[in-house]
Amino acid sequence: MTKTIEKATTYHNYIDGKWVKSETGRTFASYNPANTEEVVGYFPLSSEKDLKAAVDAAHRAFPAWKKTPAPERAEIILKAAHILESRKEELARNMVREMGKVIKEARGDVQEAIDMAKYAAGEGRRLLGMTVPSELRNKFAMAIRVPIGIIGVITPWNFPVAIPSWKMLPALVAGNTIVFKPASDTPLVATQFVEILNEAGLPPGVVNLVTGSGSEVGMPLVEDPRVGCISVTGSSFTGRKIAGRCGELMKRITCELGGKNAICVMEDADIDLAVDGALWGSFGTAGQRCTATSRIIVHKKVYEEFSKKFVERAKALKIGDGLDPKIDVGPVVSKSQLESVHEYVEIGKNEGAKLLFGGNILTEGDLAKGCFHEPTIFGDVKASMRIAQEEIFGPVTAIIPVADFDEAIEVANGTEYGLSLSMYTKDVNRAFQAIEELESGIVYINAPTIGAEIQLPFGGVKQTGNGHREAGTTAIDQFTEWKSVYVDYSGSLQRAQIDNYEGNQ
Ligand code: UN1
Repeated sequence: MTKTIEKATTYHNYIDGKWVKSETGRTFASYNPANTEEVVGYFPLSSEKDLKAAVDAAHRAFPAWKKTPAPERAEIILKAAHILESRKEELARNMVREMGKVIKEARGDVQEAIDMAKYAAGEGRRLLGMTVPSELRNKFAMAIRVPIGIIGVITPWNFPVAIPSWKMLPALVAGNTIVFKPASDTPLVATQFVEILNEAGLPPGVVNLVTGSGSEVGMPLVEDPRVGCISVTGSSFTGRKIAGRCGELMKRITCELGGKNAICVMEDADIDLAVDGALWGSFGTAGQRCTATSRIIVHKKVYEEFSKKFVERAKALKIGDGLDPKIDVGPVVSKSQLESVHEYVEIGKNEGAKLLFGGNILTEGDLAKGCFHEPTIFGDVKASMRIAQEEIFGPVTAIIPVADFDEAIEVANGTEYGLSLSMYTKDVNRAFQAIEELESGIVYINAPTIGAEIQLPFGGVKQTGNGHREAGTTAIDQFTEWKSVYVDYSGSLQRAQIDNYEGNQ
C-alpha cells in the first residue's frame, strides 16, 4: 500500500469560539502508530495559563447556556449528529492514522458518537425530574435537574470520538459548559470533534479544547475551583490520582477506569460461537479496550477443543495498517505501549504460562516502522498469575482452565476490576445464575465482553469505577444536580412533620 506523506498541519486550541495558539508557542507531534515516521499533525503543548483562559471562557458562557431551553440545546447536538454522519469516513480514516484501530472499527467508533448525539438530543425533551405528593394541603413538591456548571473532560486515546461523545453530549444537553483535555495520542480527531460541535452552532465558550500534558493541563483543570465536575476515562492509576484530589476538593468525579474482563466458556457452550467471541473480544482494537477480553475461563471438558480452534483462528488474523480493509489487527498505539505489552509476554512466560501462539513484536518489512505486536495466546494460565490479574491493554489473552461453573464464576470475579464479564452456555438457568453472580457493571450472555450500546449504562464496579455510569439515562445523572422545590400556596405557615400529627395541633 503506498502512502503519500503530506506535510503535517499545525492545529490550535479552541477557546471562547476561536482557534488560538498556546501562549507557550510549543507544540507536540501526533504520530501514526502504523508508521511512526508519519506525523499526523502538530498540536499545542499548552500551559496552565491556556487552561485558565479556557475555564474563563467556559465560566462566562455558562449563565446564557444554562438559560437556553434544553430542547434548543438539543437541536444543536442533533445537528452535530448529522455533521458527524457526513464526516464519518474522514474522521474514521484520521482515527486509524492517529491510533491504529482498523478502519471498520474506526467507523464504529464514530457511529457510537452519532448514536450518542441522537440519544442525547432526545434527552433535551426529557431531562426528567420528579413530582411527589406533599403531606400538606396547598403545597407542591418537585425535584428538578440543574446543570453543575463547568465539566472538565479528560479522555483516553482508545475511543477518541466515542468516549468524548459519551461525556460531552449529555453534559451539554443538561446545560453545562466544557473544558476538554483529550489524550495526547489522539489530538487530531479530538480537534475535529470540537470543530463539528462548533459548526453545529454551539455559542462561544460552551466547549473549549486545550491539548497538552496531564501535569500542565489535566491537573490544573482538576484544581480549578470553577470546574464543578471532572469526568475521566483512563488507567486506574490516573483515575485514582484525580479522584483523590477531587475528594479533597469536594468536587464531583466520575471515573471509568481499568478492566480485566473475562469470557467463561462452559462445557455445554456452542464452542464455535465462543471462539468467534473470544477472537473479537481479545484482538479487536488490538486488545486496547477497557472492555477487551483478556481472560478466557474454559471448562476443562472443552479446554482442548476450544484452545485448538482459537489458536487456529488467531493464526489466520492479518496484521498491518488498519487503513487496508483486509487487515484484522492494527498496531498498538505507541512504542511505549508496545514495550509494555511485550513485557507482559515475558512476565507470562516467566510465570510458567504456556505460550500457545504469538508472543512477538513484528518487524518484517513495513511492519518494522510501526508498533505491531502479534496476537498472543497463553494457555494453562493460573488465575493468580499477573497476566490473569493485571490490565495489559494489548493483543494478549490468557486461557484459564476450570473444573466447573462455580469455579468459573469465582475466577471471573477474582480480580480487582469489574467492568465486563461474559458467560457462554446453552443452559438458561446457568445464564441467569451468571447474571446474578458475576461482579461487573456489564454482563454478556453468549457474546464477548465488548459491544456495549449507548442506550444502556456503561461502567464498572470495584477498581473500575466510582459508582457512576456513562451513557443511557444515567449519563444525565453524572452531569446534573438535583434541586428539590417546595411551593406553598396556602398563604399561611405550614409546618412539615408537625402540623398533621396528633399532639401537635
Ligand atoms: C472501551 O473499552 O474503552 O463495548 C469502550 C465496547 C465499546 C466501547 C468500549 N462500545 O467495547
